[in-house]
Amino acid sequence: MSEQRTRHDWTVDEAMALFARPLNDLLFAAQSIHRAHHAPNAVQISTLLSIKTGGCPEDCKYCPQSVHYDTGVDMHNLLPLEDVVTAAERARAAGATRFCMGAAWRSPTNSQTRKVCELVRAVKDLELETCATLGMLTEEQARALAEAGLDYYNHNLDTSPEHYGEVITTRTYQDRLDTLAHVRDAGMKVCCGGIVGMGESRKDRAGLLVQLANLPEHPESVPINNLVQAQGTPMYGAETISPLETVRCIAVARILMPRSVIRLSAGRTDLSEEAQALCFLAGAGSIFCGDRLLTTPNPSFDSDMAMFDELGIAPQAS
Ligand code: SAM
Ligand code: DTB
Ligand code: SF4
Repeated sequence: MSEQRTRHDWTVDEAMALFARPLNDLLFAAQSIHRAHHAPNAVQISTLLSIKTGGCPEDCKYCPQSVHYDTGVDMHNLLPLEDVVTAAERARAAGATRFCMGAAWRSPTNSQTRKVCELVRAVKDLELETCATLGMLTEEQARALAEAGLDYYNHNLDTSPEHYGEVITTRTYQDRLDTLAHVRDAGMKVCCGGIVGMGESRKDRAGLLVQLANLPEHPESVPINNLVQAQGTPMYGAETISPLETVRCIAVARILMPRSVIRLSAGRTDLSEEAQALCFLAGAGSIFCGDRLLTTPNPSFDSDMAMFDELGIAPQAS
């Protein structure tokens, strides 16, 4: 059936119709597609490290690292190579297969990019997959990171084009699309998703997923973040969405982008194990493990392993 083809011409109406399906039908469709392209009982584990924290000039209203909001985040400059290697070794020992480095930059300078290239080479030497999220990149910077061996670049669209102006004013949607094109052209894998639970409508959630699915190529990795409400940010106190709405988002993402790995990303501390189990049924194939995301808490590694055990899920080799 047409849902199984890789399409790039999805409409928001089609996505809305999927969201509106009875949950059992939606889950059955999503799980059927999931099984056609992915191992049904395996979940990939990534680990995050904030390599540069806080003081970011951007005004993303959800973010505890923006200089515009008083969030009490512990700021630090780019970490030294030894600290990053130690964290990567720890992540590998715990079973992570991908190590993601995040920096609170609008866009790195060329000199900062060179330093991150050194970090990438050192993490690659540990035989971990590498991912970085550093803000907007020029073509040259994307090429340099690719040459250093960076496997994935994370750069999110965050929300629908219509809701975007409510969330960020210091960079445009097009800026984001441009960086994604540079990452693609440099030959890296694209990790691109967004955030839900920022007071947006279901139509905005459908709009975000359609934007992702209609990129020239589907992102290999699609993080679906539930807003982690950070005190001091304008989004603190935003209307939350129900766990089942998150499940629906994952299912719709799975149907729109059959081969992409959908990551149940930030916000798992607000989801019960039962809700997370439904997310895996809906097609989530990756999570972040470790006590911290970038600056906010994440379930403990042991509790995640206990959850996997109960669900019969195996951490995926890669
Ligand atoms: N500064 C770079 C940038 O934004 O391009 C990279 C790091 S930034 C923290 C990476 C992504 O984390 C953002 O695009 C956003 O989607 C996500 N994020 C940030 N704060 C979040 C929050 N409070 N809850 C959920 N996701 C969040
Ligand atoms: C993504 O989509 N989610 C991760 C990663 N990319 C960098 C980050 C979520 C950050 C959550 C807020 C924090 O811990 O600061
Ligand atoms: Fe800066 Fe990234 Fe946070 Fe936006 S999401 S304020 S760009 S660190």
